[in-house]
Amino acid sequence: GKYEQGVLQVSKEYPRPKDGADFVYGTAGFRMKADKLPSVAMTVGILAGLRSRKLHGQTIGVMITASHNPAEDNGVKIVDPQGEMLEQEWEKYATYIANAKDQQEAQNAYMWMVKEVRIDQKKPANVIFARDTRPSGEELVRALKSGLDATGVTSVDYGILTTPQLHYLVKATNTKDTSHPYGEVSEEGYYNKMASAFKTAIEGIKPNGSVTVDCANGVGAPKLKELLKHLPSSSESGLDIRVVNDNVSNAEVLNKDCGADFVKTQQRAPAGFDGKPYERWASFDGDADRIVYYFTTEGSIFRLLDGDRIATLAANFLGELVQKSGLADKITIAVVQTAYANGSSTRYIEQTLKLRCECTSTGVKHLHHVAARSDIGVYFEANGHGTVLFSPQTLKRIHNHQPESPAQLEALTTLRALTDLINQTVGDAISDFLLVETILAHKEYTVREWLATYTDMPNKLGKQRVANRADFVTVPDSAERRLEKPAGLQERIDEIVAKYKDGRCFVRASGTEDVVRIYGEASEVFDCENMVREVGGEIERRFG
Ligand code: NG1
Ligand code: ZN
Repeated sequence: GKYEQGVLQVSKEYPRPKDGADFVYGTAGFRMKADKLPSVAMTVGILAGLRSRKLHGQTIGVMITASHNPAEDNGVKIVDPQGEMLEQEWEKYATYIANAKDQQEAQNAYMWMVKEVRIDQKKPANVIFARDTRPSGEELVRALKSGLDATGVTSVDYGILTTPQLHYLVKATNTKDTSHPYGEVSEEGYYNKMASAFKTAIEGIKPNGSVTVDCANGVGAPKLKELLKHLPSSSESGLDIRVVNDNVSNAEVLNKDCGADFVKTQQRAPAGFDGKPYERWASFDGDADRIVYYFTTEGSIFRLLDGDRIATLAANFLGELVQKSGLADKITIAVVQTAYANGSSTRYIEQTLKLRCECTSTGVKHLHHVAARSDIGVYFEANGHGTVLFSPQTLKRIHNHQPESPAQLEALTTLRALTDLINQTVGDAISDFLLVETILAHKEYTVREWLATYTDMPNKLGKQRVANRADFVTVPDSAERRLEKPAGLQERIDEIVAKYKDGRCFVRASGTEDVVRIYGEASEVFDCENMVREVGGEIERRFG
């Protein structure tokens, strides 16, 4: 058929690099040095088209970004129809087709897929795509487009967007003719939805002071500025939002000494920080799907308010709203974390907020999946990636509930606004930012009160190179907190941990770096350091 011919042609145009190591579709899609990616982007176009055909022409998204990675990297990932990540089964197919050695293999891979997945090539195929501000994105868009065109896919190029904006558009497109459209199908529609929900959420409330947002010199900068045009001015609302690290014309500075990943991993303020003590700052990452907050105290001590803090703040506030709306006996809230969440945050959720807390493996797809099982599921990774999910039934309850007093109505109105304000598809720095600002305004919290809700356990995240990190296998269903292999190592870790007051420590192979990670917590900073060093030393001696 003509698409098979198309695949043959386009694979000649975009040959797989000869020296190339194997491409693997991982949690972040394909991600590497941008110059290795054109052939991969082309095959992603082919695959996204197949996925859409398989799903009867529902719109699939493709995002070109490498998030917080350096400017010379790039990546390609696929978004499923409801704005979720690509179904796991299809990650294998994406890997398979991307690794075809030559045009004949590419064509064979395509034909094999059509048969294997039983794709009716007469079905329509629709794909929308966007990219972040990386210069290499332009060429990758051309490669992607040629894969789409070669296989007869109808596509829309949305230009430069944040990752969550593309997820929004995918969901909006696929729900536009249903009884519950997610929002207008345009970038403007995204701002309209956010701005109107935010205005309702802070109705009658005076937000406090000012906040500065470091946008990592990435796509979040122009998009946040665009959103600001839709929000009430600072004199009207009382909230002054300042955007810094907004230089997207010089690719070199993207994520350079700034952005959410830098701030979280370095535990310090970004380049260009000029905050006075207790001034509220936030950082987005390079594609604006993560956010962390922070401030300094007198004496320039840096204090981070990370994903755990956002999760606890959101869970607390949502719990209060549900209660005040008179919905407490109908709606339950759960918080989903990974083992990297600070132990104090877990205790605060369970003991102070009295909410259910679940722990899953690292990676947002795991958290998202578990959160989706709750009425309201709050999930965040400590690194600032997360969101809040409302089940369809919960949305219906919130929508249909009849308030019995003005106070109930007030809480209900805010709760309803939050269901629109919070991006239901994926962690979204812009949406999470407005959520946090809403909550701080309602609770009249400055960063001081927010930080004071609980005290973090001293903690340390170390890493150790080993001969083969695949030898480190965690116990199934342990949420990666215990090791099954190498034999005997977990017992040894347990012995070390037992020496330290309130010690907790676990080891797992990183999915993104060639190391094993060692995370530890203990009552005393000194103990924590020693414990993690001791465990690291043990691993180095035996497996380094
Ligand atoms: P790995 O490298 O598997 O630990 C890291 C982060 C995750 C997540 C993924 C991206 C830590 C400890 N781990 O995973 O939170 O962001 O990258 O998929 O920060
Ligand atoms: Zn990101």
